Amino acid sequence: MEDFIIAFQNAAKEIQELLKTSHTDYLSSTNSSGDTQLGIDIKADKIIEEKLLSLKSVYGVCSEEKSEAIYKNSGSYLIAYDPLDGSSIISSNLSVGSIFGIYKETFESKNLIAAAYIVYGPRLELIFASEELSYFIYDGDCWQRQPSIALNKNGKINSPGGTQKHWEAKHKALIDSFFQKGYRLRYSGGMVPDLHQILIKKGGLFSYPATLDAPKGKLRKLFEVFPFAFIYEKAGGMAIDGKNRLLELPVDGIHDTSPCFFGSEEEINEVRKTYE
Ligand code: AHM
Ligand code: MG
Repeated sequence: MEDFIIAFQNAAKEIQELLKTSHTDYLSSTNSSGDTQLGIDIKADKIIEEKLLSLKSVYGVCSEEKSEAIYKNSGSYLIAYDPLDGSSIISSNLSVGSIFGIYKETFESKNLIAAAYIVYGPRLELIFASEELSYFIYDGDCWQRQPSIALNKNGKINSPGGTQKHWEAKHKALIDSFFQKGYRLRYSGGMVPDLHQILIKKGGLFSYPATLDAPKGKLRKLFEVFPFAFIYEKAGGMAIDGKNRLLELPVDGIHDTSPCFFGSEEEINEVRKTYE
């Protein structure tokens, strides 16, 4: 897995430079989910594609910006990635990220064997999870390994995604119940910094539910939902769609979405009580 970590670290440095120097104008094109693309989305996609396809062990890649997967002749790993998650908040200069899922032989949750994300913020950071979770910070010269991350049984952060107008009543009651207990609202609109904050502060809840306008949720299973589910479970947390473990869900196409809840044990048990 060492070659993946190096590829992600090299891509991270290049994309961080792009973010510092590029325009963030929208193009006239849209991706497979119908989102308007930025030029920088496509450049980041290309940087990661080249780095990953140059690895001997990689058989193919798919991404949020591609309508279909790209395959080579050899290798056994398939990588699904979101090259630049949080496109809508780049123009306001908030932190954004890249997300990766490493699958063995097929793009299925049961075959997810490692996951990673990069945070482009005031600092450049990488989290990589396979058997264990590794955390690196770039100091401008080298990637410095940090102590690993583990979630407590509960936390204080509430990070509720989606438009409230379209939430189901039971979801609104659930989110309100956390605020009643003293949880603080922390939501930037970028799942990478929002989920990273919960990990670093050791607990809380991130939710992106089924809504009236998006009954299957917004976030994509292969390159957003499953990788973070894998990372949260490795950190001692939990990740469900309301009822089921996210990492046991089937996948219907590379852009398939799911409602999702990530957090520490006590918060996720509360979610289960609401949705069961
Ligand atoms: P993107 O991949 O088009 O950037 O969309 C994904 C982002 C997530 O980072 C974030 O959690 C979510 O969309 C925010 O959506 P909303 O504004 O509906 O809460
Ligand atoms: Mg995304």
